[in-house]
Amino acid sequence: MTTLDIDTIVAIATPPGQGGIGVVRLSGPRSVDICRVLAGQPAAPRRAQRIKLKHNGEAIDDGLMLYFPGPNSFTGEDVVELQLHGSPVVLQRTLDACRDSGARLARPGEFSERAFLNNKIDLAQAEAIADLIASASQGAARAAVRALSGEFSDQVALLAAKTERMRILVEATIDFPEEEEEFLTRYSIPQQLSSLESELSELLEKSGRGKTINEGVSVALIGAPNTGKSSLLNRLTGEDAAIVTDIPGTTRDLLKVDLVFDDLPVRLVDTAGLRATEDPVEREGVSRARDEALRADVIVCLVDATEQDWTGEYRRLLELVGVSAGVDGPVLLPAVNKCDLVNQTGESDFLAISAKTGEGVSSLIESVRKSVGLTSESTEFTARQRHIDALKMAAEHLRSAIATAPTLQLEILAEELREIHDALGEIVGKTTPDDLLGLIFSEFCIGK
Ligand SMILES: Nc1nc2c(ncn2[C@@H]2O[C@H](COP(=O)(O)OP(=O)(O)OP(=O)(O)O)[C@@H](O)[C@H]2O)c(=O)[nH]1
Ligand SMILES: [Mg+2]
Repeated sequence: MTTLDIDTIVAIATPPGQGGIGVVRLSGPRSVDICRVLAGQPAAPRRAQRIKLKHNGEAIDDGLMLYFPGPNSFTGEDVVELQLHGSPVVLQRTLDACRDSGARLARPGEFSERAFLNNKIDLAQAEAIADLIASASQGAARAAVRALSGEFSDQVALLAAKTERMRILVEATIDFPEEEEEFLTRYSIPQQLSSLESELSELLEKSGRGKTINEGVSVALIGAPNTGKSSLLNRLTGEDAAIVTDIPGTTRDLLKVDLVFDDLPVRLVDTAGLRATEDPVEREGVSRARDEALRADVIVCLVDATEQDWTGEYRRLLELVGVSAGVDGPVLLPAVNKCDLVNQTGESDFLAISAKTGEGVSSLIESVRKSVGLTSESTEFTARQRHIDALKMAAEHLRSAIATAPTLQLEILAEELREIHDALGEIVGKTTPDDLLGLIFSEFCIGK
């Protein structure tokens, strides 16, 4: 393909609505020509140029033009950015003028996709850009920046390179069958495989934390009517978001609020008090509460401190919702509210809190963070489920490789090593199928 076969793409890169400045961005072989006509002057590399933008003789705006010549640009192609006044009308007219002059509207994520295809960034880095833009907490933003700088990709690449080296050794030995056994010891293949295993599991653990911090978690508050779920939600948000009364059955609908526990983005859900009822509205509320609890990452089960048998009440709640402790599913955090009303909460597995006084609420926050694997140290990089799946796939093949090594079936060992390498390659986009690439970039913003 010659460069002229590549479309020149254009998009408004700033968010919709009015602002001080708005940016229209072009990338591709015709960007410079298009902008020369619109700006009435040639673009000078890497300089801010004051321009008067015109189309068909009509003035559009007064602004700045920045030209980043390929291959040293974000996409690796010629990129021009037009900084104009942040009026939706001005930006739309500029966009239309660029399209009239031969650019085509960019698809979501197409700038990043081009950066990936031109080897400016790998796939995990491209995803980190989208994660940075969408980050819902400072911790998530910091972790995304680290992934973008290649911290995650570098660790993946290191493991992939080790695997590849081993595979080449193994394949070379296949041609000299009499030396197989000696070969395994000479190159300490079993040791190398087991150190790869521990490195891979460490990376998997970090990625799990990275995914949690990136995507956040949902936390459902459940309990019998009047246990103080809505009061707790109000306490955590610091606002009077939910209606609180002393009448059991006050909350009917789900109430969802987004907040941040330290650096963990949380979607907190208040639910209707769980009880059998004849009221059809309340019954629907209870059924929604149950569904929401089952979908949540973490369930905070509230019992009332003035209740005699906390454990019995907790068990009854779990039964009502249909979750069991200790199996796959939401993490369960038993908590006892209204501690201000009792003298002793004693030693128990229940988190002692008071929505009224705020006592114990910071421990609750810490417990939620811990329950999803976060500690007080910050997370190193963001990750996605796709990365975790690929790492798990690599770990599975690694287990087979470890089992195969002592049997001296070197062809099988080499094949397992290839599978590990391919699974790791999928993370950075070396072995990722095209349709998956399309799907990943389609979730980006337009103009990025
Ligand atoms: N003393 C004390 N009272 C509390 C506390 N938390 C809630 N309450 C009171 O308990 C009553 C019920 O509180 P809500 O927050 O509405 O309880 P809920 O669990 O949302 O109740 P439903 O929506 O009916 O399921 C209200 O009168 C609150 O003021 C607490 O920590 N201490
Ligand atoms: Mg309520």
